Amino acid sequence: MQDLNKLKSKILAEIKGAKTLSTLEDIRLSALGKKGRVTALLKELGHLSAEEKKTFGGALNQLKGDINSDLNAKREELEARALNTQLAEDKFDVTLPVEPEPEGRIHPLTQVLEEMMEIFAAMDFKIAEGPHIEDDFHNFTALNIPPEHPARQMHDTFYMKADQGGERKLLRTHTSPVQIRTMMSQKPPIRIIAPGRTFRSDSDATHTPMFHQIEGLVIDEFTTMGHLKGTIEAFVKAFFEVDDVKMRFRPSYFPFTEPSAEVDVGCDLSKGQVRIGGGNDWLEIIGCGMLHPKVLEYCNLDPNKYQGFAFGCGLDRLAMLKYGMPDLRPFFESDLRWLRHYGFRALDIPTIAGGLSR
Ligand code: 2NM
Repeated sequence: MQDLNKLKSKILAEIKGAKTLSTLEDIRLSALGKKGRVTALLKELGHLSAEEKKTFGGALNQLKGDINSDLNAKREELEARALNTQLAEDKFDVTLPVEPEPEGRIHPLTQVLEEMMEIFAAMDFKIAEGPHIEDDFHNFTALNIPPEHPARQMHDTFYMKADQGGERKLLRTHTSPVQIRTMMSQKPPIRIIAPGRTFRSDSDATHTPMFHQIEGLVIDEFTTMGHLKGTIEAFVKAFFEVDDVKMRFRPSYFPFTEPSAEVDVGCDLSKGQVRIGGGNDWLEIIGCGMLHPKVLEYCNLDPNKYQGFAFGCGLDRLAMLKYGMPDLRPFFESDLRWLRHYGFRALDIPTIAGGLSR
């Protein structure tokens, strides 16, 4: 018993003197751990008589309890002290100037897409989207491009492996399948634009295998070519931010429109860069036409009741023209230097297509 009291004062003194949480833990292990001093005594109880076991065992348990409560009290004290030290050291000066965060840039394509969506939204168009992986019907057949039609070769289509049923899905070569899906699921009047990624096996300074298109579709009972011309003219003026833009509609051919036309805008190419507006040159920017009756029929719309127009253009190309970018390929190379140069600030207040007047 004498020894037990000595041991007790020794251990409690150790605890009292502990300066860190890790010394405290060492002390706990050396007293109550598997090979600890108190544990060793507890193991000896087996060799004692019942009487001795009772007194000595009770005393040992009392000792264990005392050690544990001192350990806990000390641990709380040390933890509180550590926290206070940390709080004192972590003081910071709220008056210091803030380091500027590196600012990201909006990709020119995103910018141009948003400008276009604003312009068409103001003309009451809705945005429509559809899958990148399409089937033959929506990408070709419903657009009056039957099998063996030469336009199929022109599109340099990426095909998937045939599925179990022998069907070969493909990467859409234009966004027109979105318009087909819209016509098949909605009743006219329809006024939509379908922007998105398109894919053709083609690659040089002005073609990438993945590129972006925006197509528009209007269907109602009395939609005319006059509406088509007015819509495109309003769009071109808003997009290029010029009021006196020269435009000409040249007859053309698309399987899905009749009549079809290509739209040229007047521009000046003489000063080494493109300027839309004045000048004596022409640039083709948009394809369009009145929807072919067969396309309406494929979509279960009565061509004697409804008529409409559609148009399409390359988003990438329009971005290059508006912001004077000479090469298409860097659009998709993720070079940060290019993005910092040609990109747009995110928090500029949007106006209708106001990208040039930033
Ligand atoms: C163009 C030119 C002319 C067009 C047609 C359709 C659809 F699905 F409604 F029939 N969507 N887009 C179209 C018409 C596209 O791009 C040069």
